[in-house]
Amino acid sequence: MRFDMRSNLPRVSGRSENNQGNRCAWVFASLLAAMTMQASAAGHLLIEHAWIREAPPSAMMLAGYAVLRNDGDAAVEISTAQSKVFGDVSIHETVLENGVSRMHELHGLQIAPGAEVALAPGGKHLMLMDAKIPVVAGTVIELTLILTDGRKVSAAFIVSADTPSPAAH
Ligand SMILES: [Cu+2]
Repeated sequence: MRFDMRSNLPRVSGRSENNQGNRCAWVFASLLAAMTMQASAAGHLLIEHAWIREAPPSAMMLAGYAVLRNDGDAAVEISTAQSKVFGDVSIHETVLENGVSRMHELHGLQIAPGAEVALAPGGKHLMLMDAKIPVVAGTVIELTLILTDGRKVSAAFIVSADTPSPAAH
């Protein structure tokens, strides 16, 4: 089972870079540092490919999925989530323990600048409880992520029976 695609990516070895490349990178980093001292760094959270898995009307819980991307120049940390449609929204992670799938709540989800975190079936997700309307395929529901700095980022989540096919690029 795959939990985090990023952790499986091969790391770039320092030995594969030549000295000139390193120097260029260092000069560039210094320029960036000088620039960021002028403008204050800020994280910017984008919520993409947002969807909620349709479940039978009797279901006690539903799960919301999305790709969370930080295109800002500082880390963002999500503290919690909310929605007018659900009585309770929390950030969960599914983990395999001795072959048994279990969920636990995440208190604070950090995303580094330029990084993205996938909320996907079998991994991290938004746990949605106490639905106030029928959650059927095609319904669009707004969920709001609340950052630790107080900012709120909302997105429209489409209810779908399965992972919606990616939009054409
Ligand atoms: Cu959960």
